[in-house]
Amino acid sequence: MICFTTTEQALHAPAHEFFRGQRVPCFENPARARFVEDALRVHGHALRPPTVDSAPLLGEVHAPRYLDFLRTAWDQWLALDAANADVQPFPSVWPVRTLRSDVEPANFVARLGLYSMDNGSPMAAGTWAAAKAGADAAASAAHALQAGERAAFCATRPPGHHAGPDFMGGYCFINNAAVCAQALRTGGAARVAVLDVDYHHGNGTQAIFYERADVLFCSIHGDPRTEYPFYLGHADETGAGAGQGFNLNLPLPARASVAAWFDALEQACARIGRHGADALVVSLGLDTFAGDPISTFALQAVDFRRLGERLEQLGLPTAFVLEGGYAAAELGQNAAAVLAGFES
Ligand code: OKP
Ligand code: ZN
Repeated sequence: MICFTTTEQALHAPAHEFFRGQRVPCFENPARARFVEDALRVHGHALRPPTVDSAPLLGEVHAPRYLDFLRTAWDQWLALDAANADVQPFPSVWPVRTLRSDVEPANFVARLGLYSMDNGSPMAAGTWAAAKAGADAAASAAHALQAGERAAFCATRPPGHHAGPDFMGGYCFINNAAVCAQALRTGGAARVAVLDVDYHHGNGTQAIFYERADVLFCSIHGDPRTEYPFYLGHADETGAGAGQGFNLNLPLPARASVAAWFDALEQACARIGRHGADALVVSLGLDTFAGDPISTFALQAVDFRRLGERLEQLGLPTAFVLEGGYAAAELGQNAAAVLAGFES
């Protein structure tokens, strides 16, 4: 399978995040991509850099003022104090209900809050470079499908599915899956399906396409009543306006069985089949793995292989975009298992 990786991913290397009241090393780190790259090589996949500049697509899925902020955020942070080079910015205030989000504050941390859904998206000097390169990989995968490839995989890092039209969140800055889906649409696909199998609901992808009928969004995830991102991902979110009926959420209780997970996958596949899609984008989070440190599902490598086999049966040109998966040492073999199932 054609596989895209980026050297820039390593430039996004914040030191810590907040977890249960403590500063802890980031779960989402450069080693994740290295484990994936190593496993892909072992399985005989050639790795290549992105071939497409995603710049013209970014404005189709994200707001211009958000992109402007993201592109310049680190320089603005340094402009406050050169010593900030060794400090991570975190938001501390957010424009929740009754507060205004239309006026951009001059204060940097206030703007960081305006453009964030949580304090769980640490930034570093290379965040924009890494996120942009990941989006380039996602656009390149779309291009490869349009050039006739049956499937493509992008080792995108940082992940993207929590990033909404104008906010970062959950380690995500640019919504790579949305960039890929939009690239497929722009390149001529009339209908696209996005299937998000990450443990966490892809709130950003849902939001970006919620009022559109051309991009179906389906997600299997931990029930937001107890699992991140908490405020979106319920079964009654079915789309709005022209997009009514084009959003399918399949929340499962924490600690759901592997059998329950594959039952949900069947429901998602049935809906994707009815969509008459020209292409499929898979938000491939592997944090459904039994050994994941921040999730509660129970999939094993053999189940990831079965996932790949089932997705192949949809018979669609398919772009895999890496999302979560925090058992880093097992991430590569689990990703390779999906590709092996797809190609078997
Ligand atoms: C991103 B993706 C630590 C709590 C966890 C949210 C999880 C983000 C998951 N502060 N933070 O969907 O894998
Ligand atoms: Zn996740």
